[in-house]
Amino acid sequence: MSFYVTTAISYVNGVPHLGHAYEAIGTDVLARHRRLRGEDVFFLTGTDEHGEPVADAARAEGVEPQVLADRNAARFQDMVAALEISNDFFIRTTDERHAVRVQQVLQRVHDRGYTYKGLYEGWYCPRCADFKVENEILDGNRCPIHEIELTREQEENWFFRLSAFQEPLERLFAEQPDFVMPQHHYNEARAFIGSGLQDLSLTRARMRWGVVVPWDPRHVFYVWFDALLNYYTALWYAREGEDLTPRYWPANVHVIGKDILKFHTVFWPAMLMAAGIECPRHVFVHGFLLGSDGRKMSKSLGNVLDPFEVLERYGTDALRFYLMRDVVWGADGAVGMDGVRARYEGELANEYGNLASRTINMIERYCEGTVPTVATDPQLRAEFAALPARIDELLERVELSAALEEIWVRVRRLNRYVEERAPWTLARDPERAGELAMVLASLAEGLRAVSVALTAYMPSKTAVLLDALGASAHTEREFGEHGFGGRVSAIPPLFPKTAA
Ligand code: ME8
Repeated sequence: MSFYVTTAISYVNGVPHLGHAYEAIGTDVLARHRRLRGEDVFFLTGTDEHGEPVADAARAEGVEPQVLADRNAARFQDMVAALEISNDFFIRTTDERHAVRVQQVLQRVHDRGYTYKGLYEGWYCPRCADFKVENEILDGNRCPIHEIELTREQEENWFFRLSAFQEPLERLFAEQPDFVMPQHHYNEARAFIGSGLQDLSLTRARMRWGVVVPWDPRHVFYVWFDALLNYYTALWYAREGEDLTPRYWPANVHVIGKDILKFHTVFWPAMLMAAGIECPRHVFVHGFLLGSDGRKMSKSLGNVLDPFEVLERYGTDALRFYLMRDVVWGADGAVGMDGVRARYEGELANEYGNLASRTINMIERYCEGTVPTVATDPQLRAEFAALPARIDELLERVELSAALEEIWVRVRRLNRYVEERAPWTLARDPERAGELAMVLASLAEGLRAVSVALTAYMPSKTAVLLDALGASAHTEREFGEHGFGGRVSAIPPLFPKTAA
């Protein structure tokens, strides 16, 4: 079974921020989870390098757009590596191979009669590189996203017959009620379609920084069409000598932020239909990270959480865990250093880290360093039995925080189990040696099972822990009937308290 998952591609007019990190981490959790289930995964991320925002930023700096794109694309690649994102490819839309494929697809849209030449006039936001329709414009002709004043623009260009897809889109939404998740964003997209679709400007005559229109080379494609197509073009050339399109298309999940809903849930499927290409299965929309005071993050308000500062103090896994745990996936959420510290100390160090060191220490002390291969506790086994299926079900709906909570309930359960069964008391009584072996085999097995479940969220620390448990080769997700017999080795605290 194949699973193709993508993030939005980031504009290279700026450098990466925590919002980009958040989206990449959430998508990475999905990709890693599917690989763990043995699925054939392709995970794509990358950068959006054409269009007015990039051309304007380059002009302001007095450099060629490609120079700016190269510099900032490298920053995004560095961020992806620092966060241990397991993407299979990093697409850059200034790649010539992407351009060739964009031209092929949009030529098909043209040949099938979905374009025409016309005069476009409208209110335009240069930051969005988008014309705004009347009902989204703020008072004073301002952009609903950037709140800057819009400019009145007119030019002759090629149009895409979006209006021809009113009914097909309504049908898509009716047939695939989970096409857009969560539900309130599905409703929002459906309402936008219901309000009546206007044709879209497909090309730009004044711009040069884009993919050239093959049937009219004086124009370049409007950046959003070039950008959306990245999800499709990458498969064509990501692997040398192999076209991955038949293997992975249609995409299973596009993960995006709520500001780009309309592009992904209305324009994108319409464009694919026009080209005769199958539509993606799901678009998942996450919320926005806000400053610690609940307001939009902004340097001037001093409420920004810097991802690199968190990485330095607490490490990659702690940042990944914190974001997935504290900001309910799908809603907006405030983030700040106090929250990171509280999760780190309270949950990672005291709950998970402590469970790990206690378990390993007791196996060393009472079982000569080897996990006993005896039957595990049937009660604990029963409490863990539903975990893999429950995680699958939640992650199917991209409920990343809810799935993490399911795992954490088990981490807490294991800590309670240690207190309830008090292995140090059992160890004093030779007649209870069998019970002691059962308790320690169960703890080791429980710790192994939660750690396997957590690998999608915290790939590094869980790998260290599984190795210390002698369980690196035991990646099965179920809580087993017997201890796995690993040889444990003592490790320094997984989440050292001194980091704060
Ligand atoms: O929109 N919190 O690029 P982008 C959470 N190039 N997510 C955030 C965020 C925040 N504070 N700020 C931004 C673009 N994002 C286009 C996409 S896709 C074919 C083209 C998210 O760099 C945002 O919602 O502005 C989007 O999903 C992603 O970061 C890239 O944003």
